[in-house]
Amino acid sequence: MKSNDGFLIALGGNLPSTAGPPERTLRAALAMLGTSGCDVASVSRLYHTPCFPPGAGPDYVNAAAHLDFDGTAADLLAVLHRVEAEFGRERVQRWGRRTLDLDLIAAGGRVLPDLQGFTRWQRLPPKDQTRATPDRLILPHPRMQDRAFVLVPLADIAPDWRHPVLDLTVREMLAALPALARSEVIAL
Ligand code: A4P
Ligand code: MG
Repeated sequence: MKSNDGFLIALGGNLPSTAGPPERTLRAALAMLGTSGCDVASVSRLYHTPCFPPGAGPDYVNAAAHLDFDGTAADLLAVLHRVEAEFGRERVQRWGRRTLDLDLIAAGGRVLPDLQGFTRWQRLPPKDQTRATPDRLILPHPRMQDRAFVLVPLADIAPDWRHPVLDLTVREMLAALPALARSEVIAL
């Protein structure tokens, strides 16, 4: 991505779907996005990543993509949810195992719902993060800066994207993570 425009999404899964194991699901989901009004401008490599929280299920396959989409972030989230449903995603438990998770990571440099709302979610204490589910779209994704399974794939396609609140690029957020967390994310 040349500048802070377009949409960045994260893809993940740790259960087989009708398309097959997670790597097949992720590729099939990207193909479906391409026929659902999204222009898939670039896609990262696919990565094996250890399940977070540790022990909560099988390891994941994760990836990231840059989409061009002629609509709002909320419109795109609705498309992502439809594609998740096509691959049998069931919302049983927050952070639970899943066939396909499509998260909106960023919409250019926009901050949603507003700086105060974003900050509240970004600063949510870890003990509340598994329990509380936002009822509205939060952008950038409030946990992106903490997660090697998001940042390593993103660094393939948007290393210079700059977080509008933290004022750090993807490359800088990734460098701030422990080396161990980075090393556990392994390209397929
Ligand atoms: N929502 C608000 N903001 C957003 C956003 N930027 N993107 C709302 C997507 N959704 C957003 O999401 C819960 C609610 O958040 C939705 O109603 C949506 O409107 P969800 O997708 O139903 O639930 P979730 O996936 O359990 O939550 P979330 O926050 O997407 O979970 P995470 O944080 O993505 O964690 N370990 C590895 N290795 N790899 C993974 O990909 N993923 C998770 C899920 C846990 N552990 C993992 C991985
Ligand atoms: Mg999700």
